[in-house]
Amino acid sequence: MDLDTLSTDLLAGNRRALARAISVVEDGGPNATKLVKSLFPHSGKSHLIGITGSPGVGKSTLVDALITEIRKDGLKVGVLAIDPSSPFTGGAILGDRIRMQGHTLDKNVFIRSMANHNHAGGVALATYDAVRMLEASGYDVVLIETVGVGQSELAITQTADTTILVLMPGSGDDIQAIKSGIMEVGDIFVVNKGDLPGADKSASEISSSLELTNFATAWRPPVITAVSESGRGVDQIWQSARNHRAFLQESGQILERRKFKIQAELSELVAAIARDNLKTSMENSKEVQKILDQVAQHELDPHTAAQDLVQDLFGQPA
Ligand SMILES: Nc1nc2c(ncn2[C@@H]2O[C@H](COP(=O)(O)OP(=O)(O)OP(=O)(O)O)[C@@H](O)[C@H]2O)c(=O)[nH]1
Ligand SMILES: [Mg+2]
Repeated sequence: MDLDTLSTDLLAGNRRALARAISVVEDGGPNATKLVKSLFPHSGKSHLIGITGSPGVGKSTLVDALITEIRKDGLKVGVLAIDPSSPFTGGAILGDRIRMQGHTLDKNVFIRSMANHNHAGGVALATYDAVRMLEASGYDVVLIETVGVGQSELAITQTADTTILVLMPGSGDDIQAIKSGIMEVGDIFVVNKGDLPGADKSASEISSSLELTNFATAWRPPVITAVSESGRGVDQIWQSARNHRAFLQESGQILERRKFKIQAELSELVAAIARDNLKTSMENSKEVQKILDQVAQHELDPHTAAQDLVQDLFGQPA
């Protein structure tokens, strides 16, 4: 495959090239590295919005409604629907696609599902790169939908500039969110399914819990009740996302956030490279072979040996 042509076509906004490029970065390896290297200078300008929350709260329905709002402003929208959990949830992803189908004929909307079984560094690394492909291809806003609030989802959340936490009334989700300390990751709280009973109660519980939360910056997350199915409240969510983005830019926080993200990404990348290299290095180093012998003969314990190895392979820690 000619990666130069692929880059050129992608930069020109060709959708097929974009789809292809996302597959390349999903697979990782040397082609992914080359592609990211050539397209990185064209990335970094889009507004990245993460949409997260428990299964079935209405994230995909909200994404669909948000696309409509964002398109009213004439912006190009990319969507990544991420399923980090398992290879068995193809049904859920299919459901997502059906729910977003209202936009399939719109050439300024690009929707892609991603699962994590390909990339050695996991779905978070693949997501960072897929976002870059969308940015380079001219998408002004990238919506990233992830299920749940576990560790890998939080890593994906870190990909975003603005994180929207979606909850629904009567699920006990709100209480769960408050207890598990994920309140800090939400920049905007949405109580979806506002047409169901208990929405106001959920919203006020979240608001009171937010009052007790210590925030690192001056941003105070709004709590918005919405009915994604009808679009009610969705304009307010989009307005809040733009306000948040403006806040990040005016306060200089955007750079802080991005540095934090890059640190997470770099440690993942370095760890992945180190894992790949470790085996070869161990097999080829005489020094390492000596250490192996010592452990095998019980002259050295494995913990000390591991520390010696790290020093031998990567040098003295600073
Ligand atoms: N009553 C009501 N139902 C809604 C609303 N929004 C979404 N739903 C319904 O909730 C169900 C789940 O919606 P999805 O958008 O697939 O939820 P999701 O969070 O993306 O689900 P997963 O991706 O599987 O985690 C669907 O049956 C929707 O029709 C709403 O505002 N009100
Ligand atoms: Mg969904």
